[in-house]
Amino acid sequence: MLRLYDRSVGKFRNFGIFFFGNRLCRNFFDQSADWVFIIAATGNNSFEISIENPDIQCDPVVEIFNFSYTSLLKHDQGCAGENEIVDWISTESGIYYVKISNDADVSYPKQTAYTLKISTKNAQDSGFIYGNVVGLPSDKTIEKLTILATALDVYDITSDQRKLLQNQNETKYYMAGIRPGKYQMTAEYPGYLPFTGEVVVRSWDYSSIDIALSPVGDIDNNQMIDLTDLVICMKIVAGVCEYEDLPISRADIDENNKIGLADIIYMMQWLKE
Ligand SMILES: [Ca+2]
Ligand SMILES: [Ca+2]
Ligand SMILES: [Ca+2]
Repeated sequence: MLRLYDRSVGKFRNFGIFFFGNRLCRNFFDQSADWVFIIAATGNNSFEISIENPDIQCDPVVEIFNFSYTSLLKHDQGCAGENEIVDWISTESGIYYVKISNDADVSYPKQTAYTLKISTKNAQDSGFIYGNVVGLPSDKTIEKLTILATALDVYDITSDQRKLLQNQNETKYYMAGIRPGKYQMTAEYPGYLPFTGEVVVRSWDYSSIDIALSPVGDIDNNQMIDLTDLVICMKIVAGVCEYEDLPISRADIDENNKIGLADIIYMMQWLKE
C-alpha cells in the first residue's frame, strides 16, 4: 500500500499498487473511497476494471479521474452485492486515478470488502518507472528536466522516454515499456545538483522512485538554500571549519571550481528572493 499526499483534498490517501491481471482483496480505507492509480502507456490503452464479489453491504461505484483530478467517467450499474465491470480506453498516455466508492447506505467504519482486478490488453513483458519530482519551484520550466534510466545489469540499454505531468500542485514523471532489470536513474536540471538513484523494474509492475532536486548551494541537502547553507559556506571560506567530504560542486554556484566569496554572495541573493 502506497500513501500519497493528495493536495486536491488536502490529505494523504492510500493508493493501491498491483500487478496487472492479479486479483486483490480490498477494503475501503478512507472510509468512503478506495483509490488506485494506473498508467496508460499509450493514447489508446485499453483497461478492464472489475470489482468482484462485493459484500452485501457494498454497492461499488467506479470513477476514473485524469492527473488533474477531473472526472472522466462514472460507472454504477449493479446494486449492492453485485459486480461492476468497466471497460475504458485512455485517450492519451498518462497517469489516471481510479476511485472505488460505496454507494450503499451503511454507517462507517463498517468494513466492507471486494475483489479488484485491473487488466490491460496493451500490457507487454515490461514495466513502468514513475515518481514525484520534488524540490523544483513552480516557476521553473519542467521541460528543461532530463531524466534517464540506464540499465545496470543489461548492457547498453538506456531510456529517456520520460513523460512529465504537472498540475497546479504536483509534478510527476513516468516511463513506460521498460525492460525488467536494475536501473540507475539520473536527472539533471540547470543550476541544480544532478540526481542519481537506483530502481528495480519488474514485469507488468510499477516501480517508484522520486526525483529530489537540490539547487547548487544546498549544502545540507534539504532541497533549498537556507541560512544553514550560508553559515556552512561562510565557515568554509573563513577557514573556520573544514568539510573535507563536501564535493565542491555542491556549493560552487559560480562554477569556478572553488568555494569562495562569490558563492556566498549568490547564496545571499538567493535568500533575499
Ligand atoms: Ca454499483
Ligand atoms: Ca539547505
Ligand atoms: Ca565558486
